[in-house]
Amino acid sequence: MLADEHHIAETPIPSDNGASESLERLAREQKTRKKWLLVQPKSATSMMVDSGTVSMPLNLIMVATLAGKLFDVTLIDERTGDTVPEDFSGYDVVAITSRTLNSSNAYRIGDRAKSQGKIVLLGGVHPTMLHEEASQHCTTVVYGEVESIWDELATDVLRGTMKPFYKAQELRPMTAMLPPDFSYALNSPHAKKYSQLIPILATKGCPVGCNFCTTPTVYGKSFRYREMDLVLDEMRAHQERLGKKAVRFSFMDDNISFRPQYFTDLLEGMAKLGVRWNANISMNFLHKPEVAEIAGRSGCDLMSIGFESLNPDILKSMNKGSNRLHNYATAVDNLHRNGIAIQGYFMFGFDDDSEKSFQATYDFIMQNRIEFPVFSLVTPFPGTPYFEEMKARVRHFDWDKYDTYHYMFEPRKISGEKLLENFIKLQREVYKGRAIMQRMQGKPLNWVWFVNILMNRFTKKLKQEIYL
Ligand code: B12
Ligand code: SF4
Repeated sequence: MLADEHHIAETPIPSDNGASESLERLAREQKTRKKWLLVQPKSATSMMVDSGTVSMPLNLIMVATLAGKLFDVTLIDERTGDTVPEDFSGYDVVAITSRTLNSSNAYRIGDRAKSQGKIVLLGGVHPTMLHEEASQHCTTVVYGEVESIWDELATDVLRGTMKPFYKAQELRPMTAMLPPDFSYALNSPHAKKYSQLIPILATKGCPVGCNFCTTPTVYGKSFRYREMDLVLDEMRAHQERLGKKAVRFSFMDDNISFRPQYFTDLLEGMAKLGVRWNANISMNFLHKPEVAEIAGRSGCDLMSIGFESLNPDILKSMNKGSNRLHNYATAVDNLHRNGIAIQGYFMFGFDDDSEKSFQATYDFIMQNRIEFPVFSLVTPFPGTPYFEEMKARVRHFDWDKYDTYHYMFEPRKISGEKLLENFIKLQREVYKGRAIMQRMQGKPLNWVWFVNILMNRFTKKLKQEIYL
């Protein structure tokens, strides 16, 4: 189904921010403030997902921002080099975030803290999807976003009446989201490992409903958004903190453009601020030239687009109604005309993939001069409809390999070996010196060029074994 504005659950915007008075009173009544340790575990995958600089963990920063109103909070990020303590005696609550690819590390930390008698919270997309499994490694699983369940969770922590599982009855409006307190990440001794791109959130959810994506399950098909002024104020605060206008923001939104009027108004506001930004965007809005025009004018230098596949049968099977093949070239052209580079995501390994898929993707990338193509192997993530469909055929449930770079199952129309052979060949071809020149000539000399040079080196080293 093509998502359009009429299918979007509109969100009323009452204003309620921060800890409620009753919670604050309850916290004041405690003899001492309880101590929380928040942990971002590194992934155990063999691929380079956590190498180099990493983005500031907005998920845990949001938990810290809320918890910090009532508790003493320390945030540690294993990806930057922080060490998770062996001994948790200095803390009352150990709260860990987890995606699938770092769940084994999250579970190890959870087991340790649980054995020391702590309240252990596991949250994030993997525990949300597999709460039975996660519950073995913690005292409490938190389903979905913390904001929607915070009052109940915080009350129970303060009263010492924890439940094993928290799930909000309904999602709260995004105005319940406090302005993130970045000091939890910026004050880290390893803060220089964080990317200069500042994560920011304007909307949540995505009504498209692709069968491989966790968002429809976690957030339903609703699309919520923050008051535009709050987003702009947050940008202004970073500009002041950094003493410059051209601060670079990276939107963490699933799909920022679903409410066209909001999107346009936000971008007009950003154009006045003089910031730079990038975001994930759905293709179905990009065939209109005015969307790309205002994006370019408001400082967008990169859009991330899930092209996924050049095969219409595959697009249909994944329920990605927002992608129409006949719009691909127009969408690209509109962005390029406005000086916006494209990070294009392409997935392989579907049942309908054949050797032809690789040639078609190569031709598309080269003809349309996609600046930053990213290739992955389709991965059925637990809890998604695709996982249910494929779980009898997946090669393993080794979560460390659920990073979209491992070979998950034998497709029907191509052998696993041929799949990987072509997957590697395509990456090498696209990142060959000559191909880089063809795609990048005349484009601004910025970090996108740099990424291409790195990818040129990286793709030369690719071997089938690393994907197994
Ligand atoms: C932006 C984004 C990225 C960015 C930034 C990631 C980052 N470091 O934060 C980039 C592009 C770098 C990225 C990379 C990847 N991503 Co990504 N990404 C997202 C996206 C669209 C939004 C994440 C986000 O920050 N949202 C905003 C924050 C505020 O919301 P949140 O994460 O949901 O957190 C809330 C709740 O989960 C909860 N919560 C979270 N943790 C905890 C902990 C506790 C204790 C509690 C109480 C609550 C709680 O409260 C939070 C605040 O509301 C999600 C989709 C999604 N909506 O989750 C995919 C998503 C997380 N990515 C995904 C994947 C697969 C990847 C990659 C593996 C892709 C790749 N091959 O490179 C890498 C892995 C990177 C890594 N090391 O984790 C998958 C993960 C699936 C899974 N089951 O694990 C997702 C879910 C998309 C999908 N396909 O369904 N990603
Ligand atoms: S993959 Fe992208 S378009 Fe599809 S449901 Fe997830 S966020 Fe929406």
